[in-house]
Amino acid sequence: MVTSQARAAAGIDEARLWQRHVAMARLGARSDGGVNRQALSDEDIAARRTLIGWAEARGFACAVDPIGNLFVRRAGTEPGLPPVLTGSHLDSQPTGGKFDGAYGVLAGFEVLEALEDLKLPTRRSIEAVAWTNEEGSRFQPGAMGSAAFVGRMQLPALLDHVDRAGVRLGDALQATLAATPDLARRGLGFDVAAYVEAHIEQGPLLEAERKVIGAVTGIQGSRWFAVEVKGEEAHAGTTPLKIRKDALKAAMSMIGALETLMQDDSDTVRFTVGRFEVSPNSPNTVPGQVFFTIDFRHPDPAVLSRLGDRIEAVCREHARGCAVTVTPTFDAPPIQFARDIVQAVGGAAARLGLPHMDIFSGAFHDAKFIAEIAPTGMIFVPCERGISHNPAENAKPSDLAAGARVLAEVLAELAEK
Ligand code: HGY
Ligand code: MN
Ligand code: MN
Repeated sequence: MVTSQARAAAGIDEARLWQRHVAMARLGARSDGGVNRQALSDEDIAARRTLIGWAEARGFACAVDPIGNLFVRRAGTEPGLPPVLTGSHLDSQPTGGKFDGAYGVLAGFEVLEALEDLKLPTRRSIEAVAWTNEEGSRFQPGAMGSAAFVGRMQLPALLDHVDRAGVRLGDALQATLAATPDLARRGLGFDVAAYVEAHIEQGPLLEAERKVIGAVTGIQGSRWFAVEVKGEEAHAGTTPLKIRKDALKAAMSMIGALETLMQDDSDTVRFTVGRFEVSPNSPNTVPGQVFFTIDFRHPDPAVLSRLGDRIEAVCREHARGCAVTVTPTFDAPPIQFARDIVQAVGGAAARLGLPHMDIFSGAFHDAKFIAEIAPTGMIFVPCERGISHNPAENAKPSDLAAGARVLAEVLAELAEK
C-alpha cells in the first residue's frame, strides 16, 4: 500500500519547481545572474505579490502578520489544530543568489501544490511561510520576522532601525503591508505543531561527500556587533601624526587585534567585518568617523562567550584616543534540532533512495528561532561549490526536487500526528 507520504513525494513536479525559481529570480534580478531583493524593498514586495498570486490561483488562503511574515495555508481536515509550518525567506543579500531562502519558500509551496494536485487530505493544515528580513543585511539583525514571531525580538523596538539610506524599518514595513491591502491579517505568533525548512547548504560538504540530502542537526551560534569610532577630522597636510585622532587608523588597529583574538588553527571560528564605512572619505582629510560591523560565529557556546565578551575591551584598547561605541546587534546561541525530526528527514531520504548525511549548519536560518516553540528541523540540498551570498550561487533542478520530495514526506507525516 502506497502511503500518503510517498504519494505526496511522488507528486513533486521538478519542472514546475524550477520554473517558480526562474520567475522568482526575475524579481530583483542583477545583470550578473544573481538577485538583489533586500528586505521590505520594492523587489521584496514584488516577490510577495507573486507568491500570493500563485497561492490564490490554487485556492490557498494567504495571510500576513504585523512584521510582514507571509503565510500560505492549505487547510487540513481539522483546521482548528495547530498547523505544520514550512518555508524560509524571500529577501536576499545585495549580491545574493537565486536559491538562498527562495528555495525553502518555493519547496514548501511545491508541497502544497503536489498535495492539492493529488487532492490528498491532511489532518493538520500545512502552511508555507516567507519570514520577513531573514538576511539582516538592509536592517540588522537577521531572522527578524521569525524572532518576532516567537517573541525573541519585540516589534516596537525594531521599528526605528534604519538602513544605510536612513529609511526606518517601520516605514518600509508599513509600505510593504500597504502593498497587499486585501490580505487577511493575523496577530504575531500562534501555536505551531512542527516546522521543517528546506535550504541550500551554502557550504561545500554535501557536494564533496556526493550527498543529495543533509539532515540538519543544528545551527552554530552567531554574535553581531556594530562599532562606531569617533576621532577628529583634520588637515592631512598640516596635522602632525602625534596629535591626530585618526578614526581609520584606530579601526584598523582594532580589527588587527580582533583578528589576533580570533586566531584559530582549527578554522572553526568565523570572524567577518562585512561593512566598513569611513567619513568624510576625503583623500586629504584625516578620517573623523568609522563604522564597521562584526559577525562572529562558533558552534561552542563557551567559545562564543569567551571570545565574544572580549570584543568591546579589545576595541577600547586600540582606540588611539578616539571614542568607541560597541553595540551588540544580534546574539543567537547555538541550537540542536529535535532528534525525531532529524531522523524523519534521514528516514524519508532513505526511503526515496537519496544519499544523505547528518550535517550541522554554519549559516543561521529562521528555523533557529522556530525551534524555540515547536519541534523543528531542516533539509539541506547541495549548491555548486558551496557558493552562496554571491550571484554565482547555483543548484541543480534535480537536487531541488529531491529536497522537496523529502520535505513532502516529512510534512505529510507530521500533518497526521
Ligand atoms: O547570515 C546567515 O547565516 C544567513 O544566511 N542570513
Ligand atoms: Mn537563507
Ligand atoms: Mn543568507
